[in-house]
Amino acid sequence: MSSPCITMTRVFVYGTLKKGQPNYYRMFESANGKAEFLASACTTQKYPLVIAGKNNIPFLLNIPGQGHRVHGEIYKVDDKMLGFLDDFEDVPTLYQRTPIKLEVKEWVGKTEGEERPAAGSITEAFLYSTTTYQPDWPSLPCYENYDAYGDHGLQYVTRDERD
Ligand code: PCA
Repeated sequence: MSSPCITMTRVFVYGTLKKGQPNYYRMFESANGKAEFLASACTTQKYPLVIAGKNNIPFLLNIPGQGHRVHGEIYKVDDKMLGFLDDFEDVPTLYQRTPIKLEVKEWVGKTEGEERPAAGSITEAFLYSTTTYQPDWPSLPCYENYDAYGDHGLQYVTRDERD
């Protein structure tokens, strides 16, 4: 049984926080709080997911209807992790945490009492998207499935490596 005093929030990650990506480990450092994988999913609407700036940071631009339906992962996080992620993503300056509609691809996580949502069903979570982007970003190439190590060659510069 989980404690009724702990609120869990669903967060959809599409960038460096996904499994296999450079910041994934941060969601599993106990000092940051707790995270649990729930499902793979994609946005119901299209959005531009671009890689921008000198550090090659992935940004989902809050421009529905442009780009691709973006693929990612839904996690359930506690308040501590949510606070950590908001800080880490520099909310509200760099990103804003925004609710978004998602189509479930595969739900593997626990659900309390209810059945697991089927593939194709619609759910909601928060994601880190941005409206505070540079004017040229909407014309950058867009991706549907971010990979820091992809053949675009725009390798992500980690926090520790930045000047
Ligand atoms: N971190 C967040 C937003 C972009 C990024 O690199 C994520 O993975 O969803």
